[in-house]
Amino acid sequence: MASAHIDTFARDRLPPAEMQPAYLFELPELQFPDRLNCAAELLDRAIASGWGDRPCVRGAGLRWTYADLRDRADRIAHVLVADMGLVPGNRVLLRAPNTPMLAACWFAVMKAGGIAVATMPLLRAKELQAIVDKAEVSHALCDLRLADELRTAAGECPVLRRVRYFNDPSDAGLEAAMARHPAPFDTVDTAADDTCILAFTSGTTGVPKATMHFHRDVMAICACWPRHVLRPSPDDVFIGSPPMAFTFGLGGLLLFPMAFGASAVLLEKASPAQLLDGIRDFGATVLFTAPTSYRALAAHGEALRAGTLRRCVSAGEALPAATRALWRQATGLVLIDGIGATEMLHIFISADEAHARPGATGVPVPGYRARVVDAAGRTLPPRTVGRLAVQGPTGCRYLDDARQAQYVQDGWNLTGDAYLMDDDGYFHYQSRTDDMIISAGYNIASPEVEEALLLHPAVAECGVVGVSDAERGQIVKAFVVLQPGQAPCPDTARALQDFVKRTVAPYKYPRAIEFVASLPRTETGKLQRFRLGHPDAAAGTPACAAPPASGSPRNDTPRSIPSFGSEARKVAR
Ligand code: 3UK
Repeated sequence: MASAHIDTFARDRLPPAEMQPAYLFELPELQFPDRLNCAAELLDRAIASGWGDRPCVRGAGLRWTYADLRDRADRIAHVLVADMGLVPGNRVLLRAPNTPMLAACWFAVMKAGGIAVATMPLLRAKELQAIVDKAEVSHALCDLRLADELRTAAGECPVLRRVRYFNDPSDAGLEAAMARHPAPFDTVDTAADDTCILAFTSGTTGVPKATMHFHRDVMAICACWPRHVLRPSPDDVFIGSPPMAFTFGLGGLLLFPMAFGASAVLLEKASPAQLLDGIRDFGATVLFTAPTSYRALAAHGEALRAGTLRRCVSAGEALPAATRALWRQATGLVLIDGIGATEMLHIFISADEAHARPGATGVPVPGYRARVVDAAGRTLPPRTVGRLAVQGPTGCRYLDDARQAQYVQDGWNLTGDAYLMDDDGYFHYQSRTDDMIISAGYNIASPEVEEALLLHPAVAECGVVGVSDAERGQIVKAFVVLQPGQAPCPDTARALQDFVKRTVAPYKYPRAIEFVASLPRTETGKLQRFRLGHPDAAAGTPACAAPPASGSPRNDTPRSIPSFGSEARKVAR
């Protein structure tokens, strides 16, 4: 099928066919035509089918219908093409907090046949520069409030030639340019396999990895998890914390509501307190956020029970059984857990409220299949820990990157997670394959110790890592944030150690405990275990999801997995 891209940068840097995963298109809803543009599907078609006057995106003081959003996207697409010289296939950096205007910019790039490179608001110039270099970004649309770091980066990046700022009242701003162009814009007739987004992974070290996703992939994720697991109604109001630069947020707060005629509240800042206000002020019914945020929100169970919320989705990191129980107790709602990945674009294992099982992520989402394999790629029997391997309509394509051969093996996507499947086909998360602690020959999964600690009433948050130890190779060390009023003293540490010994196999207890004021997390809410105990892991410093300085103890080369299962299940001495 003929690409619409005049700039063939992305197509020229796709992994060769034999290094890509196998793709599954068995379901009737996954039969895509050769020509497909996701903006034509999600925006133009929505209006053609009569949703033009329905609410679509809301933000501080704004309430745009589907027709309003298309009007803005069409004008921005004209500015991109006529004023900024965009040709199909060019990369456009997007930089803004979650706002209706960011949504309009995203759709404008789709309509113009460009490739959107959305970036996390907290990124600094150095990190933006790495992204611009890797993706050879030529254009940028940026919220004026976030201009500084982009200006610094652009100064170092000659490829980035055309930048426009919005929320800019001046004559040079995007809004003024939009006013000079009439809608409508003729959406570019892209091929279904033209790349439309480059999503950078929240990887921890090294050169950032960009995953490539097609117009077809965007439509495929709408046809899988939301259609089969979330099943939203057109009257649902979505809200949540993940930035649109994180594909969890792009799907949950923009693509999925729009695929079902629903609407989304886009919050510029989404701390638990701000989420709580947003849910109340906008009457939100569907919440997307990370496990830690659910733990914090659970303190406001009464307000939430009295409100409009009816569906709650947790992703980004493992959902502890204690958090699931706490949320149910506080709000009466059952959490929908789902594991997704930037490489897979969105969620591929999940369970709805009726099928949720504490301690399990769920079963493969219709359209996907999953198995647990050993180091050689052979399927392991149920109840054995190994590497998670998945296939579906989407999959990993790293832009020009040798690490493709690590993520995709024999046509399967290896997510880097250690899982086991139970006898009923439910998948149970254990740890990242590189977060296994090996102490005196025993394999200990960090999250399991964290879960045990979280069951203790004195613990607000915790992170568990292995630290080197002359005698045992590694020992288990816990970093603990105490609940207000708890004393960070040796007696508390001992009480926590005894509690873990009584809760899980005693050999897993943390031999070292350090009390801290907060834990290092990415902008997407993931605990950064590799920063625990390192001087740069300053309490309270918001960390971004970009490559940190080199010299970090963890690298992207996956270790071969030690004999999972057998040893991990040994009885303690
Ligand atoms: C971990 C989970 C256990 C897991 C993501 C939903 O998180 C997303 O993408 P990332 O590329 O990270 C992927 C990795 O995060 N993880 C995510 N969800 C869960 N572990 N239970 C979960 N429910 O290690 C995975 O390999 O940042 C999540 C949708 C889109 C996404 N990109």
